[in-house]
Formats: sequence, structure tokens, C-alpha cells
Amino acid sequence: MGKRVLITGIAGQDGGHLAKLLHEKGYKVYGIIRGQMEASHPRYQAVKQEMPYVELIMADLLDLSSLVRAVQLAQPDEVYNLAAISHVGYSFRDPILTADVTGKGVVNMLEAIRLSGGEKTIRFYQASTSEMFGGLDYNRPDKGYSEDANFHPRSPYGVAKLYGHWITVNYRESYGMFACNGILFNHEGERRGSEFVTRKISKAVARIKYGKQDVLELGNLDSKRDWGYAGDYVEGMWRMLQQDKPDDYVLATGETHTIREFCELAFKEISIEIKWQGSDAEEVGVDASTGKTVIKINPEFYRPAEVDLLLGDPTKAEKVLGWKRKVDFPGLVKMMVDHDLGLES
Ligand code: NAP
Ligand code: G4F
Repeated sequence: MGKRVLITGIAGQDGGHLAKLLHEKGYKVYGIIRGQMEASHPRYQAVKQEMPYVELIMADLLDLSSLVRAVQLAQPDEVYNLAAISHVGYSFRDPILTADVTGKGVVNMLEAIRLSGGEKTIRFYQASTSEMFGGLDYNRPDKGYSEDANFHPRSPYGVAKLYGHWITVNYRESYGMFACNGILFNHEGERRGSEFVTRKISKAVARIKYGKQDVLELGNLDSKRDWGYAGDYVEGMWRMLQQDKPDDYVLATGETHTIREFCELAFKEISIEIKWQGSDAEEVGVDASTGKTVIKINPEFYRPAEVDLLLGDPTKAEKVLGWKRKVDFPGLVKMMVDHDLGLES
């Protein structure tokens, strides 16, 4: 008999990658989708069409009873809690919902496992994040953040995730649950939501190429992120739950790049060299050969507090899990732009 898995956030970026990976490994995959959807609902249909092998279960992280039912129905060996309000900028606009879903939702999922009698048998993965480090107290500029670095979250999202992180540790220590936190640095790809900066850029580049858009509006160009490919990171999640002992692991590339660099590489894919002119909110990116402005700043996308620098140290995951990212930064940018050129052509 193959293993059974329950994935929350199945419709999100990582949910799709993880479902595919585990299906290929022979798992019976159950996925939680939220809302009061009939099977005929277009969104339900879209997920089902992309992942016909997934049994979809209607449930919500805010509703403990629905999660208990989901666990009872799926009878999983492993639960991956990927669902969250995951957009950092949005979390400033809706901090209370973010606390409820991204923070309290984790304890709801853990309690659903306990109430279903699965605390000794079900392995649990929590989607923790580099946002918890926050970029302050950064004392290892040479190597990046590892598992024992200080946390200093800078957004309602980061604060909510920190609760989810520690309640996962607490259930491991209190009840002996096999519960792991994957502290993942940014990971992107063709399934990334277009509200996140990398996909926003790759989509805009493709639309500009085909004359469907003139200008890309962005916020802070100078923050740095450690960007990897989501397909590589779900492999790391799975490896965490296959160990003899539960533990927490950083997954990262060990490289960091600015939003500005991402833009430059992405536009290069359509043979546009970006020249930057002006400063602060007046800065623009122009097409060096035509002088046309293709990037401008819209301060609406600035955040009340910013994480200026994220750089991860994946040494522990590489040593213990044998995990290593495969896709590098230029490869990631190219993959995303090529994908969007295909969609927009
Ligand atoms: P994502 O694309 O935003 O997916 C999150 C999913 O959560 C969505 O499908 C969403 O459903 C679902 N969701 C939201 N509220 C819910 C609720 N109340 N009940 C049930 N489901 C709900 O995020 P992702 O990029 O795949 O990331 C997966 C997880 O890893 C998230 O927890 C994220 O915070 C964390 N993480 C991500 C990264 C990254 O770089 N991608 C890095 C570190 C950590 P709808 O589709 O209905 O909106
Ligand atoms: O793409 P972002 O929205 O990702 P962010 O804030 O780093 O969060 C992502 O990674 C986290 C891991 O560290 C996850 F936990 C989280 O769930 C999410 O997946 O923004 C990246 C950077 C920020 O500094 C932001 O200020 O890009 C900057 N940025 C500049 N212009 C923009 C924009 N971000 C967005 N979303 N949209 C812009 O127009």
C-alpha cells in the first residue's frame, strides 16, 4: 500500500508542485481547497483539471471541524500545511485575518491531527519562512541565516508565521509529534501568483514584448532576496518528513539578488537592456536602445516596513537531507519569462 498525504493550500504555488511530486512517488494525494465550492465551480474544475489524481476536500484553516473531517477522510501518513495568507504586502492591509489563517490556522491543523488520534502516527510539515528573520539582527553577512539565527519579523505575515513555527516546535516537544518546520527562502516559478514580484515582472516582460502593456510599476527595487525554484524546494519538504527524527531546516540557494537585477535579466530575455535614470520614487528603467520608459516606481507598492536583505544558509539541509537546489538564478528568470512569453504570445 502506498502512503497517503493530506496537503493544505493545494491550489497554491507549492501545493501543485508537491502534489505532483508525491503522486509520482506513489502517494494517494488529498488536497484541501477552501470555499463553498460545488464540484462544478470553475476554480474547483481548474484545480481538478491540472491535478486529476488529487482528491479535493472542501475545508478551511479557520474551521477546526472541517480540518478534523479532512483528516478523518484522508487518513494521511503525512500532512503538509502549505495554506496561508502568504502575501507580505497584503498582510499589512489585513493583519487580523493573517493572524487567524497564517498563525492560528497552524494550531487548528495540529489539533485536528490530535483530535483524530493521529499525533503518534501522522508526520507534519509546517511551511515556515525566511520572513521570520526579517533582515534585522543580521550577524552573518558572509554565510546567511541558518536555523539558529535570531528571528525579528517585519510584517504581520512574519509575526503570524513565527507563531506557526513555535507552535509546531511546541507540539513536537509536548506530544512527541513528528512535526517539522521548513524555513524556506523565496521560491518562485511558472506557478507563482502574479501578485509576487518575480511573476509580476516575468508577466509584464512578456506583455510588453507583445504590445499588451507599456510600463511595469514596482515598489522597492533594492531589497535583496534569496530566490530558488519551487520545484526544487518541495523535494526538500518531502525529505524532511522521511528522516528518523523530526527537526527544522532552512532551504535556500545561498545567493541573494536585488529586484533590480531580476528586472535586468528578465528584460534581457526580450533583448531589452535596462538603463536606470533618476532616484527614489522618480527612478525609471528605460529601454537603452529606444529611450522608452518600461519600468517606473509606484510608491503604492512600498511596504510600511521592509525586509531589506534575505540570504539563507542551507548547509544543514544539504548535509542531513542530501538536498540541493538545481535551478540557479539566471535559469529561474529565463524559465519564468519563457513560460509567460508562451502564455502571452
Ligand atoms: P500560495 O500560492 O499563496 O498558496 C497558499 C494557499 O493557501 C492558497 O491556495 C490559498 O487558497 C490557501 N489558503 C488561504 N487561506 C486559506 C484558508 N483559510 N483555508 C484553507 N486554505 C487557505 O503560497 P505558496 O507560495 O504556495 O506557499 C506555500 C506556503 O509556504 C505558504 O504557507 C507560504 O506562506 C509559505 N512560504 C512560501 C514561500 C515562497 O517563496 N513561496 C517561502 C516561504 C514560505 P486560495 O487558492 O483559495 O487563495
Ligand atoms: O515577491 P514578494 O511579494 O515576496 P516576499 O515579500 O519576499 O515574500 C515571499 O517570500 C517569503 C519568503 O521570504 C514568503 F514567506 C512569502 O509568503 C512570499 O512568498 O516581494 C519581494 C520583494 C519585497 O522586498 C517587495 O517590497 O519585492 C519588493 N517589491 C518591489 N515591487 C515588490 C514590488 N513586491 C511585490 N509583491 N510587488 C511589487 O510591485
